[in-house]
Amino acid sequence: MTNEPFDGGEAILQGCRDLGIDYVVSSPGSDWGSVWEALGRQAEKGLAGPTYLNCGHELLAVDLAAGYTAMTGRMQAVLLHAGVGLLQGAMGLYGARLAELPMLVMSGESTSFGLGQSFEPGAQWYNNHNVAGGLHALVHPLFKWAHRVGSVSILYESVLRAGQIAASIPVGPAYLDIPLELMAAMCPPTRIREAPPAPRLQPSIADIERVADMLLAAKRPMAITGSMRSPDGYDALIELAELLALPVFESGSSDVGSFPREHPLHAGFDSAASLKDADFVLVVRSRTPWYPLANGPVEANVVVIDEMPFKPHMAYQDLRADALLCGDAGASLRMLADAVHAAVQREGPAGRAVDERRAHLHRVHGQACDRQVAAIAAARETPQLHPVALCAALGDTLPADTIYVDETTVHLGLNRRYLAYRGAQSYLAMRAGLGQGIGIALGVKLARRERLVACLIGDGAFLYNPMIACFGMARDAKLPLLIVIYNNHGYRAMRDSQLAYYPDGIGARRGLFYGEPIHAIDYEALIRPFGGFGIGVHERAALAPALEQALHAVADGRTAVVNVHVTDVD
Ligand SMILES: Cc1ncc(C[n+]2csc(CCOP(=O)(O)OP(=O)(O)O)c2C)c(N)n1
Repeated sequence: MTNEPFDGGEAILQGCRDLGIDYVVSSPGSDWGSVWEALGRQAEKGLAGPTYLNCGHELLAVDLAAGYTAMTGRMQAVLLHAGVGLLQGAMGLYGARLAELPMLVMSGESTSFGLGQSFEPGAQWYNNHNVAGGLHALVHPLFKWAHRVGSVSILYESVLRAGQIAASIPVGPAYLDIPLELMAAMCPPTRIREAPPAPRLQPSIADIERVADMLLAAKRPMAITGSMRSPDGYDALIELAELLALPVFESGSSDVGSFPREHPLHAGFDSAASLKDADFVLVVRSRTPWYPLANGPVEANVVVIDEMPFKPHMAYQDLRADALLCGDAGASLRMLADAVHAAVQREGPAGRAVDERRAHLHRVHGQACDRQVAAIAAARETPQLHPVALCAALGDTLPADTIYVDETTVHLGLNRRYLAYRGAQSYLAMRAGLGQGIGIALGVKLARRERLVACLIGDGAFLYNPMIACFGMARDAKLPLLIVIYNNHGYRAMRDSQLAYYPDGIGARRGLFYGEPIHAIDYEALIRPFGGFGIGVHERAALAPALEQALHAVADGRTAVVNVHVTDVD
């Protein structure tokens, strides 16, 4: 309880403070005067509280918060403008839902339309933001929970509650539609309190032991992992895999590097052949572990580890689960690794079968590494820039702890295999649709200022990003990025999909691909008005010097765009 005048803006800011929010990220609108006033009071009094970031585009605001949360696990607040701001940010919100990121999103509306006694919202709230059904109705499916706050007396507690809903399992963005009239009203809450951290739920010991027994009894076990963002879960999966010589595949849909690729038990990205043969499949945090669905396991026992395996926001899933370990995936993996470890200690070493499997997997991994080395050598033979040579050059030139944010399309599989990322949280390809990469990379940089963040991006994807807003944010918030454009001069994925659907069609016969052309320019020039460094690269010999120059610029606090003209992938 405070003696200061306490209006709705103060309630929102205090709620953010009490949720432990570090950043209030906004793409502003006239909804937010009362929050800006509260931020002014926070600054004037030197109070602790969230830092405010003003963005020039809603997609940037949402993605910046998403990137930060993906790295830190900490929920942030996003203030958008009325219904239009929500719609502009909708793809990012959908992405946050898919990636199961906690996010507290708010926007405003008027309920008095200027006829109230004490508050004049402005004509725009009657003319444009006058949405039947409420703003939440526009975006309901994008959120885990969405509602309008009905009274000023519950505003503070509603902010806390929405944040806690977002952060608890199943994690996802939550939305509050807050009438401007409430933000302007006085509403000292009866009690101010810090929200407790979201509970870290975990499976029962009995369930863990049952799965450990299944795993120990399996003759041909394997694991598929999708999105293991937490470093403790990443480490626990390595430990479990090593105990039993478990081959670990990363699913094609995985949106982060979930298992060290250089580890001899990393079995690659194509699990189809192994799934046919396996008698036990451990699915770790993957909502779509196999595709085509017809290639899913037939004989195997399937155990799914996930916070919440069945995703209510998805129309369909094929998990074939015989057992489920629900709750924090990192905690579940730790418990399972400990249970398997205890059993191995109790019953002695896992035996010849495990040793043979380990030796076999090490051999297969060694062969895959040899093929990789040969492919890099071949790519380096031509003076043009093959994308594999680009990956290799990035590995040679960038620091070992670089974080890669990938928004390429036809190059995505190749990047997963050839980029030199190392460790948990060093590779992210989290996106719902094109246009999110640079915003997410900025959020990652905000969380990890000490590391180089490299955003790898197609020429098409680059144009989808709200790049003027992104470049402005990079400059003003001192978040310099290295942006590397994989420029294949068009939307190659569009041509590929036409060819896949119509292999003998007129497109194939006559080279007519209407979905492929792009409105190309010298993309590297676009960063220069923002004080950044831009360079185009046409030949392999010019790549390393260009990357070196770009690294110097980034070290100097300037975003660098390296526009690499790559050859087609076969
Ligand atoms: C918001 C959004 N609009 C359209 C698409 C469809 N789409 C997928 S890939 C692609 C082309 C991307 O071009 P580029 O980044 O150059 O990658 P390339 O296809 O050349 O690998 C398009 C338009 C999408 N994924 N998201």
